[in-house]
Amino acid sequence: MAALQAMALGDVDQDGRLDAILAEASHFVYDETDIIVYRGRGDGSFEAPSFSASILGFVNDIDVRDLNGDGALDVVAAHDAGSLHVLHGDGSLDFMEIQSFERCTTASCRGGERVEMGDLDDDGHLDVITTATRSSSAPHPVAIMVSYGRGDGTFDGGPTIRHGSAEVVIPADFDADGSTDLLVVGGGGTHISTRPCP
Ligand SMILES: [Ca+2]
Ligand SMILES: [Ca+2]
Ligand SMILES: [Ca+2]
Ligand SMILES: [Ca+2]
Repeated sequence: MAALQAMALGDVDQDGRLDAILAEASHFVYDETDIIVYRGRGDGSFEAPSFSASILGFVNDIDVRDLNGDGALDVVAAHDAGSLHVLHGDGSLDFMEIQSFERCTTASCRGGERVEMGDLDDDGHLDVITTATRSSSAPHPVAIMVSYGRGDGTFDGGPTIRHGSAEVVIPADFDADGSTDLLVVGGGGTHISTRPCP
């Protein structure tokens, strides 16, 4: 039985019915994560799983959005080793990895736990927020990493925000000023940052 790492919902094959996108430890290859799509039938049930892509190593979280504006859903994956992986979809059930880059791979910042998406710099392109909730030598501050979207479905590095604890990070406009804020929920309490970066 493969271990489920993360799940997201979206209409991958653009038939108007929600599909389930899962990141699972591979059945067949050690140290590999498979992206699997369960195509929704629209009646609450799903078809047999369809293999879509694989990523070397372990993925802790995924988010599924259309990153390049072609109407087909794409996948962003936070890797256990601290890298970020971007896979583009073509409207079928397949995804192809088109970018991966290190985001939190040093001794003081290691790992990628959660991935969320929002437009943090108001340029109309989705940006990625990843968290690292562990470090190679505790107690280190926990990091929230922002990677800015270019609008073509690829990303540039951005600021890293230190935070005491960040179990959950949710981007939304909490103060209704038109700009995206970050709600950070950690072990030490709940914190709202009105802007994630200077
Ligand atoms: Ca569908
Ligand atoms: Ca797309
Ligand atoms: Ca943006
Ligand atoms: Ca705001």
